[in-house]
Amino acid sequence: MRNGGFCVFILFVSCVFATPTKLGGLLSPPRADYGKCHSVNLNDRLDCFPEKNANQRDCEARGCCWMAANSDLGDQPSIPYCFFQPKAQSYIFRDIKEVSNGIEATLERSYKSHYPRDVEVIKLIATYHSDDTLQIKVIDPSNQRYETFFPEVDLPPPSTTNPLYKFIIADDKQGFKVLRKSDNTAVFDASDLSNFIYSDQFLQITTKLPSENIYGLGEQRKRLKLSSEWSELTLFNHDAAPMAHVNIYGTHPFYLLIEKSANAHGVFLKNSNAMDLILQPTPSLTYRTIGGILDFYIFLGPTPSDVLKQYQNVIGKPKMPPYWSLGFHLCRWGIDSLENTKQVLKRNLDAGIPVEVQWNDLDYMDNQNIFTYNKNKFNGLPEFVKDLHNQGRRYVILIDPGLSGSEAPGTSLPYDRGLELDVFVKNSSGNVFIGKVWNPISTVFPDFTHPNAYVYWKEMLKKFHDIVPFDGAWIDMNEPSNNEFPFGCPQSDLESPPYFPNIDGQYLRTKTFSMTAQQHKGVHYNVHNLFGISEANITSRAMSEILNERSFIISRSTFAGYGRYGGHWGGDVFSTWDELRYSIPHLLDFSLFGVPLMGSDICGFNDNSNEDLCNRWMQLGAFYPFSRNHNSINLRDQDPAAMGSQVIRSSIKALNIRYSLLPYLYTLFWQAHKDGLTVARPLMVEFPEDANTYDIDTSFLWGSALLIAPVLENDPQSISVYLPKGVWYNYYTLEALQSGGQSFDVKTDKDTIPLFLRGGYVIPTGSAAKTTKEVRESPLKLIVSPDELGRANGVYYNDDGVSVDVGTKYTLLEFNACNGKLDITISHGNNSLQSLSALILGVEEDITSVKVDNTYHQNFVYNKNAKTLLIEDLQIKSESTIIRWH
Ligand code: MIG
Repeated sequence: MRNGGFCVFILFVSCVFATPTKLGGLLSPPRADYGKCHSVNLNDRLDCFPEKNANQRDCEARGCCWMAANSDLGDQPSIPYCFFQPKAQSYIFRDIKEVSNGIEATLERSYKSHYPRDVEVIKLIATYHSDDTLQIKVIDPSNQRYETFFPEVDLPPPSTTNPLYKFIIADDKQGFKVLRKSDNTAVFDASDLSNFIYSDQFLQITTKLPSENIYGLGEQRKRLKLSSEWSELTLFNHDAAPMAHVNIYGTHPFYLLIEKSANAHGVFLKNSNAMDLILQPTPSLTYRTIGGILDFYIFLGPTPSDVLKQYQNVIGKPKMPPYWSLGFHLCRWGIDSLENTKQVLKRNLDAGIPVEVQWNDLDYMDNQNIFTYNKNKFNGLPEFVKDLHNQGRRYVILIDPGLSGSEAPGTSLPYDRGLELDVFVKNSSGNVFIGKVWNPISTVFPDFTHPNAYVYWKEMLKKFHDIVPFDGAWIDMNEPSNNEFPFGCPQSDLESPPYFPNIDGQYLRTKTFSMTAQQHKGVHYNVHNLFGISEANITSRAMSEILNERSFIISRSTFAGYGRYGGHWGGDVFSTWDELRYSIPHLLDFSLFGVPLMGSDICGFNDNSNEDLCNRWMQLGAFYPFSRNHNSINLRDQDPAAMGSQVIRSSIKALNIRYSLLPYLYTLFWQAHKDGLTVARPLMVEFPEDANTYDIDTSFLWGSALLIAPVLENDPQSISVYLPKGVWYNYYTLEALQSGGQSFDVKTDKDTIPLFLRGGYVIPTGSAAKTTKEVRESPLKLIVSPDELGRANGVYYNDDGVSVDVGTKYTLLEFNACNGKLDITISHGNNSLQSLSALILGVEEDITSVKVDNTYHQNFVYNKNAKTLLIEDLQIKSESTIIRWH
């Protein structure tokens, strides 16, 4: 929609705006040329009638081809009967100007599209930002349209030396494409714009894809590799449990694609309106968004990791999490008193579960109102939290965005202060928008895009924090979720757009705000998908000012660029084996989206969990970067201690491994924060040359060096694990496996999650202590896993774990091993390091002597059976220490 549309304004004035005198001159489309229609393959048909009730007459009135799709390919229902004829001349390029670092061109519409308010003349601006990144932005040059204000893009001025791409306008002026220069692969191919539409509330463009290896485009519950067999993904932030084909909490219109050559590229559409994305077997991707502008960023890679870095250069790199947030979190909805909270925590600690963080859901609130606590059932909460802090533990609470709108003046600070600062979301007539969520009578919502929102929200958080000193904020329901409209909703083009995306729900406003609700930065129709990210931005900043520490938040609703504010959880997953499995692609999608701090509710949220499932889920969950057991209300307990000895045993085993690996995990988060690398990494990101990895989403890596292959079904004898070419070491037996790029049968027992260390890497580990602080301060133990040539390398990063700006107060070590020699360099930091040890794997010959910087070192053990060499008590000097063995 065009900017600034208040509801009333749209209802009565938009006609004036929307029918500028220039428009209206467009003619109806010419009848399709059936000669051309016949030339289109079934798989390549671009739907010209995505609305219901397609029929020949209405189809042809759109200038499109109408042909049944019952030929050879049979019964694929999604092949459209009504489709665009090729080269239909929707828009034609007119003025094309080369400008410094790009091209500017105007395009003119040839005839009316089916949708109201075509923008007759549009402007395309291609900007060559750098050698690997270009932007193609299409705007209405005569009316400022709404443009999303997230992610906060802050790119340096464009500058290229030898771009990897070429932007080309087709000779017939009916399309454009972006080529990868090295091999002419079309990475964005809109060379036929026949279905291109740029109208007020419907913008559509198709790009032909150079392969079917396409990933990303969420948030949805789906496989990692997307299906190009006529699949549709709808993005519109929505409160619904993850289920196939349903739009859920977040919106990330970004994909990564691996080309036939194994080069990779990525495309980000910077647009915050509701959209449908259609993948079909050509393969091609069609974007249909119902507002804003088209604004694409294209990243040329050429490796998947390069693409993800380039994407995160645009959207922002992930926030550095506080160290403690990498510990194990215990939560559930329905712990309805402080007594019960204490009991749940105690029984888990007593059982030996290393609980780092205790949570409370909305149960702690008084009348389900935020910034209050129930002084009866949670009497003593402030003291409890202080006590947790004394034990080195942390406490996180749920905070909903909505607050009670039915409090008597002078009785509720959040409400009174919000009115005073005028920060609540408004309805179409400019009064406070009233909905209903958890509060007893009615709910009002802060407008997190309002200039006063920060002051307001920080003050509320601070006042409550002064009473209950919580350490992190769990921001829920911020799609935003809303159940009722006590005062109804006005009719509008915003509620009933000419094209209705395939969302879950009868109306756009279903389970959320009225589309005509007004926020400071725009009408809800436009800014809906930004509600969560706006709240997260403000909450994350306010909490770190309040704590004077790095803040920790997890948000249910997210948008592109969210990673710089916090983490995410997988939402209300069902407690089933299927959802256990789908939690992996869900996690990996968020790696692609630049949100590494992610994990689903361990043991499942909806419905009762059970011992077998929870046993395997605790094992996998120990390797979610964000590891939290969480459960819904009125269900059987599923905290590990409540699940019996088997679950307790494997939880402890897996969590001990997690804790011992925290030095490595924290280093990975630092690399993500600094360089945009992934933490939980899909195999295809690490091994793009190995096409066998393209489809794998049942196992994943931590960084480059650790492969996690969870058991995802009930008690198999063994599972099949694909190991890409190279040397891998069984984490438990330390036995080396030489893989030519093949699957191995790995025996399983109930207590164990299969893990493999990758040859070629050194990982820093610590001891499996019961708190993250003890791990962080424990002596380092390096695990050196040589590749087939005896080489291995790695890094270790550490800091105080909480500072917002660590400045120069951090330690960075680099490790380089090569045939009987390990180099340890202190790249940054002091030499007050304690002694460390190194475990070298795959040592074939008997070791009789070890030297540290040419001095004989006595403290080592060679294990002939396991082929390992353990060297202990190594003192590291500031520059570099060289350890040799033979
Ligand atoms: O309507 O706060 O996804 O984790 O336990 C449910 C109660 C609201 C949804 C969250 C879930 C949380 C629950 N919340």
